[in-house]
Amino acid sequence: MQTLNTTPKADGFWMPGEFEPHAGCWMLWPERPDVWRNGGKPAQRAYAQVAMAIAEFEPVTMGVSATQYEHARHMLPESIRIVEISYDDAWLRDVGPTMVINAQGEVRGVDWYFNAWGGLHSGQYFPWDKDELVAQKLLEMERFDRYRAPLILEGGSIHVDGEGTLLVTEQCLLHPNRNPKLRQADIEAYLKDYLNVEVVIWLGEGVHNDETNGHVDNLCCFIRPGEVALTWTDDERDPQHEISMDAYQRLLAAVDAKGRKLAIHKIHQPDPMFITDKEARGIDIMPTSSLRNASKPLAGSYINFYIANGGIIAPQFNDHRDQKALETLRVLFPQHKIVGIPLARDILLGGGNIHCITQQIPLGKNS
Ligand code: KQY
Repeated sequence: MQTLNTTPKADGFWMPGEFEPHAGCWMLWPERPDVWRNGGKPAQRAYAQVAMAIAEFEPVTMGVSATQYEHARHMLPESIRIVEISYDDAWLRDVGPTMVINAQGEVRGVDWYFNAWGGLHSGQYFPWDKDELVAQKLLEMERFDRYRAPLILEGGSIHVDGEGTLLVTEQCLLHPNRNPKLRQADIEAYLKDYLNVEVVIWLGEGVHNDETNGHVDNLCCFIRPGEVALTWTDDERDPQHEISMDAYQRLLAAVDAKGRKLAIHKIHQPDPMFITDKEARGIDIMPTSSLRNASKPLAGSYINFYIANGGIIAPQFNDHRDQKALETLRVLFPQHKIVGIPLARDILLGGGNIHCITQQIPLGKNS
């Protein structure tokens, strides 16, 4: 593994769509008690449910700490590879590399800078130095060459169509707690260089109350080139209505890198959710992590699914809209098996969902 001084664009590499073939998927095992209730046990069951669901479609690697190795080995089937790695929390989408591929099928990784979703003053915890090294370690283990991108960015804040178009939100990418010295044009130029896209579609805000400052992966995603899924609510009194309506208008007006207008599929969000008293009492309070109090609103969205090889792994919230969301996904992905994750609330309690805890490795000749 070498760190390259060039950019993916200069070398002819680009980020493929998540719906393109994968060599596998990486995740990290949750355990920190100031994020995950009851010492992480319910979250571990939820992560195991996700890992086992994905493993039906493609190889899964789970990164675990030394102290959790034997427990995770007991919880996960042998078909799931477990490797020891250090990390601060379990969001591989955000701390892992963004993989890029070229026309010869070679795979490399982009390693972004990470500041725990906002740094010392508005980030989620301190320190995050172990998270910062996860992408580099993963690339080394997988023997992929690495680009070091000069930008604070998390993988959950970008979605591509693999054909030159990128979706992001202004709320997240232009937030002063990420890259305050860069102007929008500078950020867009870096995105074009490191993801090799030609068109950046800037949506406004992300999902209401999303603690990532509005990651796009909770709001909107490409389901294939030319088509996006968008979280939605018909309730005009819900602040999400204006946010989703604004995103809808921007998507309607957009033209992708191939000159197409986008087909937009709405998926109605679940009812508002909050951390319960009982759940909050199971979370340790630490001065170095953000508070997860009772009544804290949760940014639940069905858009936060993972596209595996032939499978869609989607959150379920024990909500009256769960079935409808799965049915919509069945229509949108007729060639895929749709798998609901009943324990997804326990991932949401940590501030994200299935897409946030997974990272696909594209299928290439060196992956
Ligand atoms: O949404 C994500 N990509 C991750 C959410 C992490 C929140 C930290 N508590």
